[in-house]
Amino acid sequence: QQSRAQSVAVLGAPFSRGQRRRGVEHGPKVIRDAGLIERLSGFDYSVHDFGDLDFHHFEKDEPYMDVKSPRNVGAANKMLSGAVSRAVGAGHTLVMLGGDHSLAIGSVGGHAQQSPDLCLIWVDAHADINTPMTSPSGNLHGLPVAFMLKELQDKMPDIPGFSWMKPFLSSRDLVYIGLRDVDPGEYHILKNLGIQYFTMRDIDRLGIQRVMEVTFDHLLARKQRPIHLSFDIDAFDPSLAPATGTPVNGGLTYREGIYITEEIHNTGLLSAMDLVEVNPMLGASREAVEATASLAVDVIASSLGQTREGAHPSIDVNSAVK
Ligand code: B3U
Ligand code: MN
Ligand code: MN
Repeated sequence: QQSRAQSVAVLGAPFSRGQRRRGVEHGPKVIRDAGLIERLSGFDYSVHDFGDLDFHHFEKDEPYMDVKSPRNVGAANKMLSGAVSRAVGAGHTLVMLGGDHSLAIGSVGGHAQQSPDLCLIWVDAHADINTPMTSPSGNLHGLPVAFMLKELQDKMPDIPGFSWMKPFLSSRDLVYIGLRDVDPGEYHILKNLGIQYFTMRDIDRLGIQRVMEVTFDHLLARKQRPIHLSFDIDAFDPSLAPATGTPVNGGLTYREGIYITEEIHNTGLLSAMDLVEVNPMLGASREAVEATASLAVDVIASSLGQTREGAHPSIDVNSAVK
């Protein structure tokens, strides 16, 4: 099946208060500087760069339990969810550039307002499914999935800044790929809710082809529906993506990462995606930062139809072969 994407909207979310390392708010800029828009414009859909959101900063933002910056994270996600909902509602395939992964609350949430039956593929070294009770860090980028899941509603207290949102996703509509750093409380939640996940060990055992087959069986066998891809760059091995806040050894190879996105593109069902946690202030060198940003561009381009086969939809075959 081919992609039905008619137009792609790129939206930057320069936000870093879901974790403690400044710099990830510059993710949208370095990903654009790595040539994102140019790479996407050669395909047979139109590309609209919606620029970056301008988040209001709240000076006074006391922690709730151990959770840091709840009002800033809540307000940023409220704004993001509105923007994503409008873009998806207008018919665009949305690309959200983070920013830290707490932004998925607004991105997936805004997408779900337009497509309540969406399913979610979360590619990450981490499960990001802590609750305020289980979080070892108090960083909200470790909690976004817990906000989304209906099954965790009674485990989530009323955190200041989040009264605007309600959980919208069922745990069976979620698959993780790439996990290798899961906290004890998160493991308990994954097992308890029977969430489908593939750790790096599972990828070693099964191979990435089988992992994608089971992923789509799990999410799409009952019915075809929109896919939200939430891609944390730290899913990749740190040798490929060094400029990120919490790198974990033993990550995806380049080929595994690109295979995941090619397969998602081939479903024809990708409706929105996030590319998060690129932090240009954390690379050891300029080369390290550029490599990470350029990898982010490759992930987005292949999610949207760039193939290793070389087929290029916008080339007129008749004139190309003359
Ligand atoms: N699970 C840990 C660490 C972490 C989560 N997400 C990232 N790091 N990027 C936590 O803080 O919740
Ligand atoms: Mn993450
Ligand atoms: Mn991560």
